[in-house]
Amino acid sequence: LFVCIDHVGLAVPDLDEAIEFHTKVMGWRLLHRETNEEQGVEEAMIGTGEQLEQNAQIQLLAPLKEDSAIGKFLARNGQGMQQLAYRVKDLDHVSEVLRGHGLRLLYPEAKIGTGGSRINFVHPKDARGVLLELVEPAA
Ligand code: V0V
Repeated sequence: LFVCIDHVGLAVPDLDEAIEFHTKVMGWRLLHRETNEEQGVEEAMIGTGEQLEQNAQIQLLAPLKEDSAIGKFLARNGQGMQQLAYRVKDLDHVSEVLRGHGLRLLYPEAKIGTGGSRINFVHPKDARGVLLELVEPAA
């Protein structure tokens, strides 16, 4: 059903500070950065930069406003791991399979995610305590 782990998402209060830490101290490379108004985030992808089929990345997620998914997460938990993202080939098919098992997806239709990908999320209460993102990368 799933291709691989696409990324792990970390909620951070300050994107520039987080990028500095993960590149200068941890030695990852900054691969991509964009603002997603609909999701209320400014996000950055970091990783090795090697285009391997199953090379998971780390997504740094900073809130654009307090009243957003990341803003609420930070207020409740502080910074840390917010989501686990599975890569899929066909998001609509996978969504139907998971709905068939009774899992709630957060959106009736896919939304636009990083790099023009199509995304949806399984509610954390239905994925055993983990906010599970499904990512179909842009063609
Ligand atoms: C909330 N809960 C979580 C959680 N967030 N559990 C695990 N991981 C998380 N990240 C728990 C929370 O503690 C509650 O547990 C329960 O779920 C229901 O909480 P709620 O009050 O009903 O809902 P909220 O307001 O906390 O919202 C949670 C959801 C929200 C998941 C509905 O964060 C959301 O819509 N997320 C999807 C969008 C998103 O995360 N966007 C930012 C990333 P108790 O207390 O009842 O036990 S954007 C992104 O990833 C992009 C652009 C990309 O990848 O390309």
